[in-house]
Amino acid sequence: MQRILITGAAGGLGRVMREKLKPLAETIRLSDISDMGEAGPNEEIVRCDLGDEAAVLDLVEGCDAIIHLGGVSVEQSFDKILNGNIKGVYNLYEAARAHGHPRIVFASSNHTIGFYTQDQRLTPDMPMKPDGLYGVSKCFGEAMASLYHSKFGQETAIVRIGSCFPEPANYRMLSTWMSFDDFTALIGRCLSVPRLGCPIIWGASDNDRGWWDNSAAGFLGWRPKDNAEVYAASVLAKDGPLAADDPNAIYQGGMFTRDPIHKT
Ligand code: NAI
Ligand code: 15L
Repeated sequence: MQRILITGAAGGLGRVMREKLKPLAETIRLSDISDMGEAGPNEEIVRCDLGDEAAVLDLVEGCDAIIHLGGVSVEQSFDKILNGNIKGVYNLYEAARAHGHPRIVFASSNHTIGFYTQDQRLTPDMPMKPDGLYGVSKCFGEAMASLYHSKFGQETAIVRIGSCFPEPANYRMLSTWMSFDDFTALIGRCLSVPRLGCPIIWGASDNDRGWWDNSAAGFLGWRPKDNAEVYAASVLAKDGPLAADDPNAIYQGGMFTRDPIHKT
């Protein structure tokens, strides 16, 4: 590919993907509302608010694929979520429509289904059960991906990421964790498979304690290699056993189910 755009490039995942996705394109265009430092070799830096329609239109021009990581990534007030995650996603899909439909990898979240309990095994066709306004905004993003696929043929990999961090940090993440390497490999498959469509993919490693059935995404040929169980002994020594009424032991979305509706 000539140019891949990474939004949210100043964030936790964006900083990791800035390095790991280098081999996939001649140029990586990096964008965020926050500082991303200096452009390195084969990098372009574009500071941009996803809520700014004209700026996003310019941002997407000339890109062959978009890794959309930008936006609010935790529970916040509706106003904050509205700009980055609702207007931002609309602006991104409109820009992609104007510029030849570059393939999109959309960082959705397990918080679209956070109110399912941990004894439930989920397939992607099951109804959403968001656990907050942040989760609702990711449901909106998934709906936009579906709409633009049905109406315009826009291809998107909707990746419902569990917990993508260097290591699983608590009991719940023994089920939801996805390693950086597994996410990198997933992005590679999403960009190289001849026909992507608009699948919902569970973004999790091959965890023994996983809750999500990814067989519908088998056509991608993605086989996660890591397993949170490697960390189980050390995690459980710090974070267990949990009380029976602890949201981290009951709900797939964990503590997000307890968040209030923030007003500011
Ligand atoms: P993060 O919060 O570290 O990074 C998000 C980035 O988006 C930040 O650098 C922020 O400045 C930028 N951003 C926020 N509002 C913006 C706006 N209006 N315009 C432009 N940029 C804006 O989050 P992280 O962990 O890197 O996650 C990346 C994506 O993956 C997010 O969309 C998040 O919702 C999603 N995700 C991440 C998970 C994880 O475990 N890290 C789990 C599930 C979903
Ligand atoms: C998410 O959607 C968040 O962006 C991330 O910060 C974690 O909280 C993750 O979910 C999780 O559920 O562990």
